[in-house]
Amino acid sequence: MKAISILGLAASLLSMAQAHTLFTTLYINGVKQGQGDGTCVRQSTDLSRASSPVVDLSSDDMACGAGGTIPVNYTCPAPAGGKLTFEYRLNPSKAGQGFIDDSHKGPVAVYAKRLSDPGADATGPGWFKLWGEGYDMEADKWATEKIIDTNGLLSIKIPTALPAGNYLFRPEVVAMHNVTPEVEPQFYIGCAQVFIESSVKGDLNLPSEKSVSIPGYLQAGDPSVTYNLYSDEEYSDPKKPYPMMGPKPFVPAAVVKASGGEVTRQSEGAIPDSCLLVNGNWCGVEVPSYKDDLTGCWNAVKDCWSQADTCWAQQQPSGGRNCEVWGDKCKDIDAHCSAKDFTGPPAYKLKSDDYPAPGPIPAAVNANDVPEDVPKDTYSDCVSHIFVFAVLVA
Ligand SMILES: [Cu+2]
Repeated sequence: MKAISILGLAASLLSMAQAHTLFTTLYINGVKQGQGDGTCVRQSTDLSRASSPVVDLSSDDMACGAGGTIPVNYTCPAPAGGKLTFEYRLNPSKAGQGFIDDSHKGPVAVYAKRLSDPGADATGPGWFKLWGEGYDMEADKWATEKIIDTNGLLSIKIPTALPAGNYLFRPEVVAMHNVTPEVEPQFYIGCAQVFIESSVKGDLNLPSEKSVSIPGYLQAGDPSVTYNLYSDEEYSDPKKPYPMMGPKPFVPAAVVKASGGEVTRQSEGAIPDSCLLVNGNWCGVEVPSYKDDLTGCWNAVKDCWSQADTCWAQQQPSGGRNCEVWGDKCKDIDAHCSAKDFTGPPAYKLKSDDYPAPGPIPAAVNANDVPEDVPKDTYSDCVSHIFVFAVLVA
């Protein structure tokens, strides 16, 4: 028993020296958002500790990670009922190197919060859980181990009953391997800024028992926080169930399919059409035209490099690969000016330097929990039957 605990501690000390994990990339209906990584995603703003966990339950960082109270430039639109996929990376700037160290076992959940606008406060009340899983005793697997199986990809279906508007979606990966009475679990969280485009309008009608404040939804002594995943592991059968942290999920009721009504579209924070290239939440736009004008040509070079500087300055932990692509464009224009060939910007095709998804986009974890929409025909038939019945009774 003691030997197991010491082994566990040794393993956890070893893994502390390694990189942890970070939510870097958002997919909507299987499509990576933007062109580079990190578009519409609030990642840790501390590049040197990008993949480090939040360990203070009372910190504002519990909402969207370190620096996550600051909004990013872009909010991605998603259709009602669409599928969001969150990609976690062991090494935030490099895809395909894994999700998290095997030792990092614990629960996983997805939370959301409706915002009045993309810049509204991420901390405080109004958070609800869409889905969560701890320890699956039957499969003898922690939720984190299931995400290792899907290469760090976690998908969730947006319930169609959520009203149109701005939301934060917050995947939460928790590692319990370091937990002692004095040490709290490690939280790996980030937020995606999403606008749900839907014909459903009005209030969220979130039941109070399913609405929580972040920070504040977990306390230091909670059984879900103090659980020791090493104790009794080998000796007790069945193993000790894990009491899932946080509130019960909020599963909004079904809505009538194609119930009509105008779809509310996103009005602020969309990626502009003028963007030639996107890296994270930065976008590059065409340089000023310089036909027949050498001064104009050099101004275009200056403009180009100044945009490149902004790209690097706004670089997120997920990297600046498209800042490099943009720099190649600047070098091209520079060569053009030097050749004294004043015919406007050279013909170039900017090719986004994207990592492919690290594996197949998995099915939504809440697919079986979210009620199917009621087909409109059934609904109107039903209503008319009730109406006929009411008339007969009358
Ligand atoms: Cu770690």
